[in-house]
Amino acid sequence: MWMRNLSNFQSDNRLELLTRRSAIGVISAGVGGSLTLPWSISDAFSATKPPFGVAVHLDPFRNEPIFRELLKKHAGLIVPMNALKWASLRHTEGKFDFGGADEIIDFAEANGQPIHGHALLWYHANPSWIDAVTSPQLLERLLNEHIETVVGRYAGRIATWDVVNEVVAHDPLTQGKWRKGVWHDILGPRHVEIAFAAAAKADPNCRLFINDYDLEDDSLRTEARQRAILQIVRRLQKKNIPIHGVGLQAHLYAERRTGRENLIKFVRELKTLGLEVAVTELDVIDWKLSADPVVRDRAVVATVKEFLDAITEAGPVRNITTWGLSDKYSWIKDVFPRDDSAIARPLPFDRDWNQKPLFDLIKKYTQ
Ligand code: 9MR
Repeated sequence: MWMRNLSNFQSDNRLELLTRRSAIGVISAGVGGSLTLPWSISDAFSATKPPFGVAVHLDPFRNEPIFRELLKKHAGLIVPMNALKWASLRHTEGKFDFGGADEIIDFAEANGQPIHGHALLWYHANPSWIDAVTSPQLLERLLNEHIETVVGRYAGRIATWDVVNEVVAHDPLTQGKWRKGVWHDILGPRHVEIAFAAAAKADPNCRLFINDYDLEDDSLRTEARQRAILQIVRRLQKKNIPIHGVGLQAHLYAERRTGRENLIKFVRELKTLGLEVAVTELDVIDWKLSADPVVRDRAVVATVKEFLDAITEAGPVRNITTWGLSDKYSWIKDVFPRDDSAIARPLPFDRDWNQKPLFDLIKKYTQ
């Protein structure tokens, strides 16, 4: 979910259509002092809470020692945010650039943190030479080679992979089921099967995920997106191509409600098919909220709590991962600009790396 939808977001009036560690020393230190939080300390959780994952952006990872400290202290799973994308690995056709990915992966391994790989196929963040390919034979060969090399390199080290990311159209009701882009346009629906088969071959022990956004509410568009995911899963299973899970990105909108019953039904259908579910890119789009940080933090917490309550009721989730840790490095401020000069507050830590109420909430649902 990237620049592709910016025009949709801006032109659409109906927001409906817009688109391990233990909590050592967790003290609410949100902006504005203490808050009355919308949960009670006696909320019951199962003994098997999922790990708290964090997506790691290379720039702050390299330049902000506090980011690495907080990752060591709090993260139970690490996701290289961009370093494993084609755009980072494949500047030129003949060469793989693993430098950035290795920095993050070596760090995670040194801290005993499992690694989730993101992503082997996406319509966005491709090098221009890939987007320019028009021969199906060539593109299939390049996709197979890429997955064999990347998954093969990290076999036994990366526990789970987003094999395909955002392959469902933003609105299947009006755009057809599939996301447009080089993979679909040149290879057709087979692109998903090619990718999963190649990943399974390169590391037979890796858990393979399909990852997508806008799967949490109960609009007709979201229901169509959920149906598309279920169809893709069933088709892979029918062809005996391994798929182990679905990642719900969960870029939540503070002005939307979770479609509780619909989400629970969707997750249970996935579990009936034998799949795991993970929360992969959690954050809250707060562009429509008033500027007051205390009010915003409260709304962000309520939005996430409603979602996590629903998804955990449907059964265990594999991990709960936020798309970054500090508001300072979130994509939200760029893609969902506010009308005022207030700074977006989508993540568990603020721009100065202070813990926010969202962090306290997430720690209640994670190890
Ligand atoms: O947050 C990521 C941003 O730093 C990158 O510039 C962008 C393009 O690679 O991707 C962003 O992450 C996206 C993720 O890979 C897939 N889901 C939507 C995320 C936000 O756009």
